[in-house]
Amino acid sequence: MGYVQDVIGKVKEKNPNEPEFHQAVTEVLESLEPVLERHPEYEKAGILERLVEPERQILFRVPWVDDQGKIQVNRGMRIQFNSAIGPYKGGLRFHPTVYSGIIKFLGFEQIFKNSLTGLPIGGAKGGADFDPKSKSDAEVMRFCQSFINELYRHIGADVDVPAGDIGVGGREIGYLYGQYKKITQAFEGVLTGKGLDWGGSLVRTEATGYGLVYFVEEMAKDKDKTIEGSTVVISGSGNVAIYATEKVQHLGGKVVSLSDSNGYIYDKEGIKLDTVKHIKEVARGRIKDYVKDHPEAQYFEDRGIWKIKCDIALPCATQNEIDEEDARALVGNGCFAVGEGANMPSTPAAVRVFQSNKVLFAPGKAANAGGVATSALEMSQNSMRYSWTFEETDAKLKQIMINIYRNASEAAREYGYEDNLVVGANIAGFLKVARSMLAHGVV
Ligand code: NDP
Ligand code: 2IT
Repeated sequence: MGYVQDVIGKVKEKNPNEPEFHQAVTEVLESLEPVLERHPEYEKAGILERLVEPERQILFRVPWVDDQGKIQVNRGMRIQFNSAIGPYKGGLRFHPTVYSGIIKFLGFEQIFKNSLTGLPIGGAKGGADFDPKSKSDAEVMRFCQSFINELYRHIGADVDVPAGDIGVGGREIGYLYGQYKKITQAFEGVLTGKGLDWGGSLVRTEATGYGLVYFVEEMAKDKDKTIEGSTVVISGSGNVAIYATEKVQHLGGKVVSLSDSNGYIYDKEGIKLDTVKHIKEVARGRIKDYVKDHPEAQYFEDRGIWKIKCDIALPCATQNEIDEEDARALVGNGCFAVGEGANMPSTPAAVRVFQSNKVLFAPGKAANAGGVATSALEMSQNSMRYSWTFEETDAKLKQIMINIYRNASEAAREYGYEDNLVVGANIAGFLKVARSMLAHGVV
């Protein structure tokens, strides 16, 4: 067996029942074959074996008291995957489906994504099997305080800097930060996605969605296409989906659909984003509430969103939300570009359908890197005790997304995989990490 398959086999053996982690590792490692052939020193130094084994995994109990006075216990975790190029960096996910296989897949992806940003950040991810959706603000606060009561000892502005992901937004970051500050007496840039009054960066809220659309615009431009005049389907209605919608609208595209885990809305005249922002950011309601204000739109309680005819699809909800059949439906309806705002939203079979039908395909670790890139800009501003304007930060974000697109395209071309951004992003992200690991010796 070859080196790559050997390492993949061992990952499956050592991490049983973690299919999402196996999926992410298989996709990345198989695409690195040509690099490993050209650089035998990586195999000799055991780079892949070391990459797939997290540097540190922290699992902890998170006890808290609910509004009825009942004691609840969740499982918290932080997986610090790789610190070869900078302090650990990556989000926290609070969702009932969280378990080690999800956090490992996300942490592993984060290594390459963070490297692609060109900024000095290592890869990590964390979270808990806690569902903020059905909880009061007071319950969320008590949960966050208990979570940080353990996590605080493992993080720090130069050690590990968590941020948001599914179920973790401004409210949660506030409670986590407040408790960290109280325990440590340190006002430092230990979390990103902070409020603008207390160390947050302008554009961080918008960054993942905006960055995704900047990336897709650049990719489309190369093929003489534009977002302007395009019909766009976006899944999810959280942070990434909302700001992807906003940027598509800025650029003259029409977003006709958004979703949540219950169903999706279709508004053929174009989504009215103010209504969605109110439902999701203020009322913490469900996407179906949209049709109360806009009876001309329709709500469907199923997962048929990818059957809607569109030019561009931007999955911005969760992993494996587009399967092979969905991909075929998109291709059949003439979709010319897919940009992954979520992490690993397309199954491997779906990706094959897109690529074999010449759909422009932007993989998540490149296309959604604007969020973590702007987090790194937040870290820089915190270190300088200074803040950049919205325009300055947005311009930096846009340039970073263009650079990621160019670097991934160039790496693909250099290794003979013209137009394959999956391979290009993996190679470009990997090389910097591998070179750094080599330089640091066996650690
Ligand atoms: P939010 O919690 O703000 O929103 C998540 C959205 O996705 C909600 O509409 C949610 O619906 C939906 N969703 C979540 N889980 C499922 C599921 N199992 N099935 C169907 N729908 C689901 O999270 P974000 O917008 O921050 O994250 C969305 C995606 O983007 C994730 O994959 C995340 O990892 C990725 N990402 C986020 C970044 C960020 O900066 N926030 C950066 C890069 C990537 P419901 O309310 O019903 O749960
Ligand atoms: O998946 C991701 O890149 C994020 N959730 C953002 C991580 C961050 O540190 O901003």
